[in-house]
Amino acid sequence: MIFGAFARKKFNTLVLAAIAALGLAVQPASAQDFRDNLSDVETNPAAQDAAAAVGEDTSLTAEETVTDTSGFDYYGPEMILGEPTASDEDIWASMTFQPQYTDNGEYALWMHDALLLPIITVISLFVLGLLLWVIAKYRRKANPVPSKTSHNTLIEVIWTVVPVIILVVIAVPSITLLARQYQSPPEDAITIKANGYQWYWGYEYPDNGGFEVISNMMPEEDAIAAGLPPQLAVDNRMVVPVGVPLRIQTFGADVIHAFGIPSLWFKLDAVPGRINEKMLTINEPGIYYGQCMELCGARHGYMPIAIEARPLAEFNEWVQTQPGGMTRAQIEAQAASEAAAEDAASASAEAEDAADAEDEAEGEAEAEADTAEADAA
Ligand SMILES: [Cu+2]
Repeated sequence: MIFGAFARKKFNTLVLAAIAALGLAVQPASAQDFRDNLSDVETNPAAQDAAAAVGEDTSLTAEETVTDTSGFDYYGPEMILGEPTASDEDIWASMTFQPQYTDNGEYALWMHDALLLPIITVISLFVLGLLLWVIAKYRRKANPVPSKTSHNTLIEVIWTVVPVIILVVIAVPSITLLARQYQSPPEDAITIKANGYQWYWGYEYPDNGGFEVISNMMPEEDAIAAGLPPQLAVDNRMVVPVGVPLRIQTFGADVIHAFGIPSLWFKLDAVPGRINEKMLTINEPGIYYGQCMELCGARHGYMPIAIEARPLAEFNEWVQTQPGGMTRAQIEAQAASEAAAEDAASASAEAEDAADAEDEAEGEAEAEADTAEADAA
């Protein structure tokens, strides 16, 4: 055997063994590290000082929490629809996609389950079978004199045409899905702007009075006490109406974040200096969990997203519990009354102008008459 080939083979085996060993050693250690970091922030005074130095967002959180004691009845854990499954709960569900609650998500999941997965499985098994067949049938012992066959037109046509057909079959739903994801929202869609901050989310409602809800991760003990999933539960959820098109805009206030909710088939980068926009229509009322999906710094893993989708009437109720929050109907009514007041004001101003003009004309006429009289005299 040539030395180079031998060394490469040994080296590959070594690398594989090393990776396997590392994987085993690192996994529990890193999980422990995360716990340590978490308790660090809670017990370590230096970490607390650092948190206090940020200051601004702590006070905002307090303020928002106060406004939320307005008596609005938020959904409890029984309404959670979109969340990851642990492997000890259901090993299969932990490895595949979450159930989907948007039309695009259902379509994408169908494409994966009914089209891609079967095709991949068949191709993999077919190639594996071919390999085994070649290994068995064309081994050196059974073929002391190697065959010198080359070129077979029929086989070459088949192995060109069949993959082309497979790719075309995949391309049709794939491009359809892409086009559906780029559909722009209708003009009357409700706009909600998700702002990514280091390291929490702010949800702005420009169509409902412009208030912003600041959303921080709930402390682990509080989440567990409330029966909510730790590290996904938040203090203030992003409340949205269900069944109506939403114009979700994302923006990064400091670095690039990404607004991602797996069960809604939604992911959009939040980039500083630009606004990204995508339509979202949620089909069922419930709670949907997501996370920041772009590495954005030290606490990137601790800025979860929680969406609470409510029927439109309940959404409107919630909007009015927020500081300066107004429903669309209220905003339209206000705009209409303002316009009416303006019209009335301009009408009275016009009337005054007209009266002034009349007075002036009269005065002029009198003056003219006077001069005429004087001339005559
Ligand atoms: Cu982030």
